[in-house]
Parts: sequence; structure tokens; C-alpha cells
Amino acid sequence: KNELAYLHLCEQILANGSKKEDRTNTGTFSMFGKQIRFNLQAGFPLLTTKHVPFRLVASELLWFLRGDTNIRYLLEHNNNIWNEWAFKKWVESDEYDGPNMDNFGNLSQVDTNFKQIYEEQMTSFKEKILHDDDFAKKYGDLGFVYGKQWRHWKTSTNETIDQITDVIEAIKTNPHSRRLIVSAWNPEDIPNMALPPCHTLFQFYVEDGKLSCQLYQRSADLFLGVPFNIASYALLTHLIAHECGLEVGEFIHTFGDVHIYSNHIEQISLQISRSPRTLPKLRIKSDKKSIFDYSLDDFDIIGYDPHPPIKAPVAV
Ligand code: UFP
Repeated sequence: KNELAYLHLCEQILANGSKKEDRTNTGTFSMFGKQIRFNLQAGFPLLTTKHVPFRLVASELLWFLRGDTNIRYLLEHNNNIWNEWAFKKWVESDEYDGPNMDNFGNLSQVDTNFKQIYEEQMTSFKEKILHDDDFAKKYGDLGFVYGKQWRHWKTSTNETIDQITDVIEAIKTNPHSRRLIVSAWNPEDIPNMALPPCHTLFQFYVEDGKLSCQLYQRSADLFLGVPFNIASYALLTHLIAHECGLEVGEFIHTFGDVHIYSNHIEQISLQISRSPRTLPKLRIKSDKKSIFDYSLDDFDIIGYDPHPPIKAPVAV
């Protein structure tokens, strides 16, 4: 079963990972240079040993593919995964005159009074992003994130490169190419990014009518981030294969620093103790549309029967 590759990597890092300090001061067990492979013909790799929210994966991917960098689209789809990054910009701005939100990520996890005030501020922030166009333009936009680099990479001569359109065209016209690459890592933009891209670069490969994709992920939170990242790139591979008239091949996930946070040990141990179930299938309902026209209603996950979700704190 495909999922065992993930579970084995978890076991390996728990057993042999190096204890390593990290930016968030949480502490991790880490290894460098690992790889897991998923045969996409054998089912859609939405892990079954805990519930992974496909709806959030899909709406985030569609947001990237639109080249959109404004969280309004995500909020319209009830997806809150990027809120903190935009909220941070707002509460650090001159226009913000509410209660002090310094260090809100950590404080809201340890201080219940603060948490309540924070949640009020976040709720009114979200309302404004959704209903006030000017405010959304100013504070909803995350700037240099995936959507920008994938669809509107800025060149030194002020032109833009649409890497996704280009790579699809190349897959269609020159499938044997060894240059089917999309890079989110733009060295010039890194200093201006709150979170430099974790999924750094991906490459496609066509063989025997099947499209495979390999992702290089520079930094990977194995418990919280990776299950999400696997599903996202598997979906991307399916969508591009569909658009190019190909079957799906493999998703190959290559890691730089792959780590388990010290406060995820219990959770991941629980997950490892569960037996994987049959992977679900992805159904793409509509035909003939360009990859940029998909909406959430155009695909379905069929037969997903996961173990219950497992909660864990996010390192910020
Ligand atoms: N992280 C992931 N996947 C993602 C994402 C973040 O695993 O898609 F956006 C994790 C990796 C790491 C942290 O634990 O977030 C980023 O921190 P750093 O920039 O210090 O590597």
C-alpha cells in the first residue's frame, strides 16, 4: 500500500532522526534527503490513517492555479489556512488600532484570555476582507506566494512568465523534454516573503502515456504539512494529466529537511499505530475545461473512509 511509505518515514525519523533546533524554537527530530513514492494508479493518496481535509487542499490548489494571492478567494471557500499571514500584515500596519496582537500565534495557544481577544480581531478582519474591496486589496494580498511565482513570475525586463501554461504546453508538444520544471523559488523575492516556499520546485515526466511528477520540498513538517502537500501535488498531477490527455503515473516526494516537531510525537505515534485503509479515488467530473477553469464542484473524492482526525499545535 502507498500509505506505508509515509508511515515508514515517520517511524524512521522517530527512531533515527537527529534532535535539531529550529526557527520556531519548538525542537524537531529531523533527517535530510528522503524520498517517498506514490503510484497514482493505485488510488488517490489522501492518507487514511488520519482524516485529511481534501476540500481545503483542493481550494488552495485552485487558488494557486488562478495565480491569485489574495486570501479573499480562500475565505469565500471557507478555507482559513493562510489567514494568519495576512492578519499579521494588518495588525503590524499603521492603520490597525485594536488591542496589541504581538506574537499572536504563540500567545493564543497558551493564554485563553488573549485567545478570545485574538479570535474577535480575526473574525472582524475576515469580515472586512470579504466585504470591503479596498481593505481586501490592501491587506488580503500575500504578495510573493505560490500563485505569483507559478503564473506571474516577474522577469528582470518587467515581463511575466506563466510557468503553468508553459509547462502544460511543453508536456503536450514535447513530452520527452527533460526540462518540464516549475520553480516557486525566486531568490530575488525571498527576502520579502514571510514564508519562503516550502514546496520549492517540481518536475514532470511523461512515459508510456503516463504523467509523473516529482516535488522537491526543502522543509517538511511530516505530521501537519506533508499529508496536505501529498494530496495537493497528487491533485495537480491529475489535473494536468487530464488537460494533456494522459494517464497519471507516480507522485515522487523528495524532501530536504524532513522533520517531526517535538510536540507532535504523541500524535504521530497514534497515527503510526493505525492500519491504513483502501485509498479513495479521485473523479474529475467535467471535461474539456482548461485547468484554470476548475471549481471545487468539478471533482469528487470517492470512497474515502479515514480514521478520525488528530489535532496538533502548529509551529509558527
Ligand atoms: N511546512 C510544510 N508544508 C507546507 C508549508 C510549511 O511542511 O506546505 F507551507 C512546514 C515546514 C516547516 C515550516 O516546519 O512549515 C516552515 O518553516 P521554515 O521556513 O523555517 O522551514
